[in-house]
Amino acid sequence: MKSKLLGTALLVCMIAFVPGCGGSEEGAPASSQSGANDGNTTEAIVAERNLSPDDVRAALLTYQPSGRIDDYIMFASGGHAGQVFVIGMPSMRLLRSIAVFTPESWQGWGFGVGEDILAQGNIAGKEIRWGDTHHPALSETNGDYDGEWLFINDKAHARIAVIDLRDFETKQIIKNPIAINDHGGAVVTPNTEWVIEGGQYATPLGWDYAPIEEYNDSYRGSVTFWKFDREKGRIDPDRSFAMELPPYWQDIFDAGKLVSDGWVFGNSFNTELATGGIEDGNAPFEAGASQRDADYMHIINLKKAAKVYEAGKFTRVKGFPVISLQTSIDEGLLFFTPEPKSPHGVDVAPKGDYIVISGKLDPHVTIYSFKKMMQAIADKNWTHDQYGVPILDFDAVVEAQVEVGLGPLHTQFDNRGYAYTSLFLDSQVARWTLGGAYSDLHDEPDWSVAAKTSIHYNVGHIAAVGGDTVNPGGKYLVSLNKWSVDRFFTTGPLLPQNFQLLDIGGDGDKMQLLYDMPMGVGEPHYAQIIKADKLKPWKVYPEIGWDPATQSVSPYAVMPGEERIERNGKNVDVYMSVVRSHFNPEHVEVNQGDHVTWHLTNVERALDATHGFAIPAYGINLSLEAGEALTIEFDADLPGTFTFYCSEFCSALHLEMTGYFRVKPTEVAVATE
Ligand code: K7E
Ligand code: CUA
Repeated sequence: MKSKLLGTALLVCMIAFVPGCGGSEEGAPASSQSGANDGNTTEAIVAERNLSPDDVRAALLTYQPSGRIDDYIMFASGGHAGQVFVIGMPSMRLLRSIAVFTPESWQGWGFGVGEDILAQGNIAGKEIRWGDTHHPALSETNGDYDGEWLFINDKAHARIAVIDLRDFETKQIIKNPIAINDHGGAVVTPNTEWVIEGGQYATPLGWDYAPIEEYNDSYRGSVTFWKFDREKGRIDPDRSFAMELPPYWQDIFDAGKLVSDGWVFGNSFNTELATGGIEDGNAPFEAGASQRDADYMHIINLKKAAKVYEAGKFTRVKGFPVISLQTSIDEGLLFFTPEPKSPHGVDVAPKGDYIVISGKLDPHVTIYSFKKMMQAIADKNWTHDQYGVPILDFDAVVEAQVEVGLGPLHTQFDNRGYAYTSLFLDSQVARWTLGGAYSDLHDEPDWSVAAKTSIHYNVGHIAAVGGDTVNPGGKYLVSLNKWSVDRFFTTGPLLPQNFQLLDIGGDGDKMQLLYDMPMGVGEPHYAQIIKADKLKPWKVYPEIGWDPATQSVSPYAVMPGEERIERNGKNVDVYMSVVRSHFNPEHVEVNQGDHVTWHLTNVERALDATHGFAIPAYGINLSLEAGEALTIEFDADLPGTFTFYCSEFCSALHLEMTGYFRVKPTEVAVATE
């Protein structure tokens, strides 16, 4: 008891940096108060592990006692792992992955179920079984996360996926018919009417063949606006459209909100129209596409574009409605303004009044005023690019520039009028003060850097709590770092990325680095962080026999007592119940060449009572959550004796949860007839 109290007192000393507190200035504190370092007292542990006061503070802020649930949930893209990761904060515990574009056997995604959804993402009949997820977007209501849906893009193939946050499962994959790659998405409008998907590397629309010499005339950029039907929980391609853009490389998009609601902003690069060809002695893309001092921010009037689409003023490319560049110019849907230099991020401030652009090769962030943009449009204060798109005068629309450091990329916001920008080259996160309408939120002078924290290393995106909503939460920021270099045990030459948690709740010039979280399962690009209590996930499926594909009871649900095998010619239907610790039936015998339709229902109601269902050699592994009903179909083309079993350790008699699937070879089947 005595030593525990002393330990607490010492911790308080260390956290508060109280002068004269025992040993805190020396780093390793004296242990005279408690006697020997017996390893049991807090101060002994602090001494033994050589923890600084900052270390102790970081530990106290991030440690979750067993059973305590995190206050925040982060949804992070998985990069070319093709998944989404769900992470609790501030503990930084990985809670689960959500399989999206890539088959994942733990979730049974793509090993009996999910194939139909994965197949929605096939390209011209080619099976694509991976994705490069970059930007998750939580659904929004009035500009704030509502915790219902999650969207994510696949940069490699220009696809968007829809995830239902009731069961954290992918429900839809949509292939963009006119773009072969994307980057500017997924982004949602403030009430999730539209899911935005901007392209990246220009190709002819519909990615038809065209020689590179025809780049300026035949290659095009694009942005697609997918209509989200919240009732159905699906993107409705029949109410969606795209806009043709010049063959600049559109990069990231963000949706306007509040005062700028109805507008969309995107950054671009390669307005040089470089076409590469290093092998022919041409400048490589990296040089060719970064010659100019400025590229173009894209300013799009989405509200008006939707009306133009509804009025039928579009052409079709591969059957998909596309508003032509000329129509966009004629109708006043598209404007540019210069953005320095090799821009990357574009981020709309919480009130929707400012748009922040980072130039990778410019040490500033440039802040544009939405109001000034509207004025410049009204004044026709513009010149034109070579395609005839109006370029708003830079000086007329810029509000401020802040010198934040080298390699600025992405910006997030908090609830105290601060913005945060990742600095790729400096490996830092910069906090800077928003001026103008945000000036009353902080004491610092307008538009200036307030703090910088070094991180390890090569940061890409950063994510703050609600950091891209109308209602940011502050408190924590995660830096998604590309390189971890020497921070962790060397796992061979392929090292994990590093998520670093920063405390942004404190005042002034300090943003303490609290936690390193290695991400050894993907290369996350962006993440969004929501308060945990805004999510309302199901604990078990609502009713026994629930089909997650339709979010309703399956007509093929199998209740206890209804188990059976039905044969109809060469079609065999298996109706199987699944419960701790048996399958029923346990013997399934078919003839080689039969078509098998296997219905399984997990009839459990207990929390976490998941069962697996694996058939070796048939590529089948299901994850049946409590209440879930799944149907799989396959041809019994391989004869033999196969041991199906529960692949999830569910009970003391889990090993006994097994059965035999016997496929009688054709010759034998004939012989015994
Ligand atoms: Cu900067 Cu794809 Cu958003 Cu990566 S992107 S970092
Ligand atoms: Cu059911 Cu193991």
